Amino acid sequence: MAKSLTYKILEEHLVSGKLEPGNEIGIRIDQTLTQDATGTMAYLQFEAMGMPRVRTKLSVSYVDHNMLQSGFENADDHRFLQGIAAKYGIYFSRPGNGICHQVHLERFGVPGQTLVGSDSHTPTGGGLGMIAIGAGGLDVAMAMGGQPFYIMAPRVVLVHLTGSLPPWVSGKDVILEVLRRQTVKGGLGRVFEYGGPGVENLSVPERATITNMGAELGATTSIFPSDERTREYLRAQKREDVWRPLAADPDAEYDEVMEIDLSTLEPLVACPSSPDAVVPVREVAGTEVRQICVGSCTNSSYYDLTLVASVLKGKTVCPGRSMTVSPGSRQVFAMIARSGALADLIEAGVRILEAGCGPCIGMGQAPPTGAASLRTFNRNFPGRSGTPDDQVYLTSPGVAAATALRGVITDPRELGDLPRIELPQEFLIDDSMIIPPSDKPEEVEIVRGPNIAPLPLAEPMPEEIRGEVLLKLGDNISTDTILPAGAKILPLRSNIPAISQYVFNYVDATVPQRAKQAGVSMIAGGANYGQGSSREHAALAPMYLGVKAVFAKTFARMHHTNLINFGILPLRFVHDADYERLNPADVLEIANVRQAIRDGTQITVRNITQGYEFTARHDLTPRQVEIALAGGLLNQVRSSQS
Ligand code: MIC
Ligand code: SF4
Repeated sequence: MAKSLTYKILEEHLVSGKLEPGNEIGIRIDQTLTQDATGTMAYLQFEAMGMPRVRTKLSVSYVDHNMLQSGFENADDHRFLQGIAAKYGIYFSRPGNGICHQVHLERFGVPGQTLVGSDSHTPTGGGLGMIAIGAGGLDVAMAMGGQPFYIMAPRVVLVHLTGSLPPWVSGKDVILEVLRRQTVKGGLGRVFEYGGPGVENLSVPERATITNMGAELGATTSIFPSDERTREYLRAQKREDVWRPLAADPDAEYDEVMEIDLSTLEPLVACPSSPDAVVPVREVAGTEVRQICVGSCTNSSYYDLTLVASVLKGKTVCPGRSMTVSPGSRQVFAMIARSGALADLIEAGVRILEAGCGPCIGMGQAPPTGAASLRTFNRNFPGRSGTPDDQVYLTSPGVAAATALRGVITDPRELGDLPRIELPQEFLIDDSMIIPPSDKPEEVEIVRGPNIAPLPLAEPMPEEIRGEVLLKLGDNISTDTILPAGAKILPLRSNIPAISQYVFNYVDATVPQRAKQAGVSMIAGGANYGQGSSREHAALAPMYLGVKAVFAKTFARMHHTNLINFGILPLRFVHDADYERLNPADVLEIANVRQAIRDGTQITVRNITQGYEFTARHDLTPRQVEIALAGGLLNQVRSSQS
């Protein structure tokens, strides 16, 4: 049967399960990546598994998120990560070398291979023709240990591209258009596979912008074919040897098809505060903006930054506006320094930040109260920037540059001709900031700062769950709401007792204390609960506080898995009316829960406070039922070892 590229690669890596949409499959993982904010936990978990060395073809540990060292915590974590990498066979990308996804694309990605990363934007690698999937740290730790990675075999959507992009319209606008049509819920259980004659008109960095922000659809991943453009890019990275041509069979059948004629697109913007609130830039043109930020793993390539520099050259950022640029990698940084683009940015009054995530994850540059901020990033969930009432707009670098000049949202087509920028024939190759693993692992000392707390484990699932509903939330609650990031909270990622004090901090700061008082508790949400990041802390910290079940209309993929991995039961409301009827602070009871989740998918829940029963549903596979009963994956792994 003629196959999609997605299914070809999955088939090559299939270890268990039937490769048909809706079945759980296990796949072999070639590469893993971690970043520091999720990596410390992932490596504590890997250590707990007792393996001497990783079993992947390649594993890389990046430091790019927790870069602001306002206390000892982050520096201690970086040192811990470096020791772990040396000892267990992992490459270590030092702080300053860049954002994991950008560096991985440049230096490590291989067409046709599988990559799992403890970061939701791991699908960036799909720009090179990889099956690259984001996951919680524990799943990445398992993959490092040579275990299969489990997903539901996806439905595949062909995004059929024709034509070529008009001037000032970019890869960012392609993914914003997909988000406009599909919304942040539209990708659940799906892979977006790009194809058609328009593909060859997109460079690898543009493709990577598209697959990167496919994460905002809630998709399992996104992928492009590996073609002559891929080869060109890899050649310019002096890695042509890893290239191989990859495409879907010509008559492949897809579950869905979406048509995009690139030549009809225009500059788009996602308005506050959701990546799918997309409108043409011209509709919001004239809106005053106080801050412009260029960078993040979505838009920080050499082309992106050079375009911004070309627009700003010889001019000054509009008075009263703050503009920052954070290069995606040291390669990009060094190249714009050599080309002179960096000088143009500095002379224009841009505030240059180091190569890393920076403002994208609230590591500094929180915008002023009540003011709009325009960013080339991928997420604008409420409060993510660090300012509670933030109004963040997401756009392409071209729109950002035009807006920086005028101080109001500006359609860059008003600036006239698009500056001509050639993609480099050769990138600057210098891997000296990537430290290979030690060949004498027994001599490596792992230094643990006082911020690195021992791993908490959940109890096995009890016979009965009876607890209070701590919060009732609406649709599309992101993990940034469940457990915020930012400069204050991120440094506590290796310390679950400490970070658990910030669970739902910006919704209701009394949650941690109420949870502790209640002993056992639950949370209720609407559709697409837990969208956004891969951070397993959004499950680990609630678990630590005694949360035993989360009820929602639907769950985002990674958070659903993370809840199960840490012994929290995700349950769906079968009828929306049951969601409506529930009140916060109601006490719910699930009797014989161990038996119930084994016997079937329907669970009877008693609302003790209001005196009625309703049916909820679990979507756990038989493998996941066993994990849930054990009180999480780590418990299960440990008991299988003893
Ligand atoms: C994000 O963009 O939200 C993050 C920070 O990169 C997260 C990972 C994390 O929370 O550490 C992600 O995307 O998975
Ligand atoms: Fe870093 Fe932002 Fe990308 Fe997350 S989305 S990896 S915080 S740059």
